[in-house]
Amino acid sequence: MAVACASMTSHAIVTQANVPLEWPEPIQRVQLLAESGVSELPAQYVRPECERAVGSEDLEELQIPLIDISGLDDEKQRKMVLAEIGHACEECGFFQVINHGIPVSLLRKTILVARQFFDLPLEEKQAYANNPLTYEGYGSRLGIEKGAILDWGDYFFFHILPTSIRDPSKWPTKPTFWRETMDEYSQHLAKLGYKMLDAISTTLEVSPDAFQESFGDHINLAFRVNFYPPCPQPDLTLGLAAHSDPGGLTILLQDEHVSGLQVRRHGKWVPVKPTPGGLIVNLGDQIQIMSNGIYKSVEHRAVVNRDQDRVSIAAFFSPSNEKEVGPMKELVSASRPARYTPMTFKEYRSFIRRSGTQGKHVVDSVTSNANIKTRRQCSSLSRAPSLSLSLQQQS
Ligand SMILES: O=C(O)CCC(=O)C(=O)O
Repeated sequence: MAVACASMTSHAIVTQANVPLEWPEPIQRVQLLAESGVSELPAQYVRPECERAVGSEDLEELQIPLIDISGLDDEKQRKMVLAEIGHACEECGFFQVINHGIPVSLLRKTILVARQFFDLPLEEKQAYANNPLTYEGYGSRLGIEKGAILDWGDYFFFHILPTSIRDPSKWPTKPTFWRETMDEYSQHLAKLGYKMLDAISTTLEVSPDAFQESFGDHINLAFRVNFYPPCPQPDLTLGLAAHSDPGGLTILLQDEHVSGLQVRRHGKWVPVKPTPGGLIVNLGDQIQIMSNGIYKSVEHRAVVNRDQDRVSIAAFFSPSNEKEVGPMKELVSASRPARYTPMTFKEYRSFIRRSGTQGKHVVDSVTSNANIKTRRQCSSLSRAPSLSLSLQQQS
């Protein structure tokens, strides 16, 4: 958790982690805006042309791999499934898993309960309004830059594990089954997350406890429930702008009826078709850093549509806040020197909390090789400061 000690500046109350306790502008709930029947997209949601979701490539050969992981528990099949996972991590950083052991009925119930929260009257949701310091609760923006282009979506962010950082006041009491459903889903999901992390570390051929060591005393698990309302001009905006996930590993449950996730592969934006009962697994920036760049986090984004809302639930597995994360020793050698400067996950995350989504700019800016050029997609990212520079300025 970022340090909660606050000091006054002329603009806003800020914390030692340089994150203010208030958003820079009044929060507009996107769902409310959509329900008001606006026919034209308000200016703050209009993205520059190069970031819009037009012209994505629905090519079969670019689809992310679909892996049946039931064989992970079977001595005879384990090797083959691990090979598939290793290949997917190396080639794509994103894959769908099926036969993962979580009942499909529970997945559907979790999506239903998530949607029911957003169906509540505004005042009930407002009771959980979040702030940029912890992000916990009901939110409608990422990042604190005044005048930034906003995403066409609302969300609910909350901590699951370790239970010591769970804040019960941030677990809604309505809808009736929210708490028990999220709890049941998170127990299944935690097991699946540990299983995937174990499989991924095996494919990297590091010692069995290397990942555990890199993640620190305990793995943090948090959920972000995304709600994307219908949009009057979906071609001009995004539900969630291009980003890689800052944490270690993400498991995404998406609406099986409405697609919206797109993954950047070979320079093209590829729509991911939801597989009923499937879950999406993707590598985050911390695995890129721990694996010394052998595996990479991958940019993805969510697009919206004119007629239907869409719900997704991202589960983020991240290192302990205070753990300094750098490349695993076993993956550093004379021929492959350490590519990333170690830093605590808390430092890394506080930068993202201030700057919002930045494509892959943040992880690229912590590279220890100053000659590696970071790619900046187009105008709205060209002002993005680098994390290493920002840390120097803070110290
Ligand atoms: O809604 C989606 O499909 C993507 C969600 C996502 O990328 C996130 O919550 O980080």
